[in-house]
Amino acid sequence: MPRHVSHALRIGRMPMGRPQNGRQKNQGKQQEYSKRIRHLAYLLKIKSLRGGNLVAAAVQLRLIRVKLIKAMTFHLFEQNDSSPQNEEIAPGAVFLHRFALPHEAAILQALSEITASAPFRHMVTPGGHQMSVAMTNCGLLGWISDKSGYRYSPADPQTGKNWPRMPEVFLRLATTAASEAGFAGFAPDACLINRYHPGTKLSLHQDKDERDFSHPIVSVSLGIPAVFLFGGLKRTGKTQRLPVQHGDVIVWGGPARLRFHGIMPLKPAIHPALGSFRVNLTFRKAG
Ligand SMILES: O=C(O)CCC(=O)C(=O)O
Ligand SMILES: [Mn+2]
Repeated sequence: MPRHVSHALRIGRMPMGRPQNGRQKNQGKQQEYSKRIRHLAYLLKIKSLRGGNLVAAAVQLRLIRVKLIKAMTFHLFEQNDSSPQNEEIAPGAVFLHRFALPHEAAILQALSEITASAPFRHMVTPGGHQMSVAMTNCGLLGWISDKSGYRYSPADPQTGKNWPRMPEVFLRLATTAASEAGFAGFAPDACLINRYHPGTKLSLHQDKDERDFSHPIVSVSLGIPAVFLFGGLKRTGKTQRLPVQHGDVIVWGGPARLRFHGIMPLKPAIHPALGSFRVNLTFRKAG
């Protein structure tokens, strides 16, 4: 590391002086961090960090890390990834291997912007149990659960504000995946975003809170691997176990629209971009 950069990383001790209360200390720290970020941005020539904004800095630095890792592993993937592109797993259900990967950086950037304004939270089931999967939403409608039941709402109950709008990259990903699977014209108005950590599971269920089942479901896997359970039209039907990894997309609609599905308990793992989490984007036409 060049000397001037390592120096910049080291500066940032709090200035000595009169004893400060907690708020003053925090403000001082924030100013100091902003100063350090601006200095680093200047040294590293990253224009968008010059505002000294901590969140923007974290996003930018994470993306740089992702790009570096991708650049380093690109050759490896090119040579070894011989998995098929599309695979019919049942009539009306298609597995699009690594379909989201080319848009990874833009998806992760959009995800961090959404979760900055609508953070992940553990909703409560109608029975009063807290869900182990953390959730948030973007789009015109968001899926929510509380003691009154499961439903879609245009507003985030936590803030009273509308859910963040669906980013262009999400919309394009969902519509192209749907048409690749044979469902041209899909226009999702809801994206439920689930976050799992090791040990978390999602029990077998049907997606049936939407108004019209003629539209498919598009499900995008990001982060650490998981096993997706794809069952039949009855809970007791035979279930396929499908390993899903970062960038995989599964689309189900038509005769498969009401198939039971779920996620097996996640095994511990680390993903270069998302750490020890799996994130799933589920696109739906809800209203
Ligand atoms: O995480 C997944 O892959 C599935 C999510 C799901 O089925 C749901 O949110 O309804
Ligand atoms: Mn589901």
